[in-house]
Amino acid sequence: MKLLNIALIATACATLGACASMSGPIATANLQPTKGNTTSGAVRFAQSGSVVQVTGEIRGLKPNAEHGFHVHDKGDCSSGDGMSTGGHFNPSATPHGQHGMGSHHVGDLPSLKADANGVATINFSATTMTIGSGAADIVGRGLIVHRDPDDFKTQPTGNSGPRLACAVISGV
Ligand SMILES: [Cu+2]
Ligand SMILES: [Zn+2]
Repeated sequence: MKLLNIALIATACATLGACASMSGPIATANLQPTKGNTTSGAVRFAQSGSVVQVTGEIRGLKPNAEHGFHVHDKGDCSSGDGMSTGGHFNPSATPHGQHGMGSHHVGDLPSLKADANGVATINFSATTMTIGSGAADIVGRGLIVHRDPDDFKTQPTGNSGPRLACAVISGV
């Protein structure tokens, strides 16, 4: 009976598209390969109070390797190489750094860790970004997957190399 109730609630949420008690603003990003690359993926950002939960999956990465992952300033993938997204999203004018560790850009996300098949699963929370309002609003910004690891030190980029996939973050 308890299981059935949970199933019914889940079905209602899916049907209505929202559950007032469970959801805040949501944004999504559909990562498309930049020119000459095959990396792609889908990422979802869901805000509840001051916490944004980020989930998703990225494919077509170098297996068993780390890849820099950032929200960039401009939601513009038109250059074909990801460079039109500009630098890291940095509304608080802080140095580049590591997610959750001291001062860092709002756009500094945890690095992607590709498995043996070149797939990275994303599941982390962030308290510095917001969805749909405020100075740290990520809607309309770019999302970039890099070829190389982020060293969390080099300013202001982390030196994570070329941009393999690009997306514009859009509100739902
Ligand atoms: Cu980047
Ligand atoms: Zn940064």
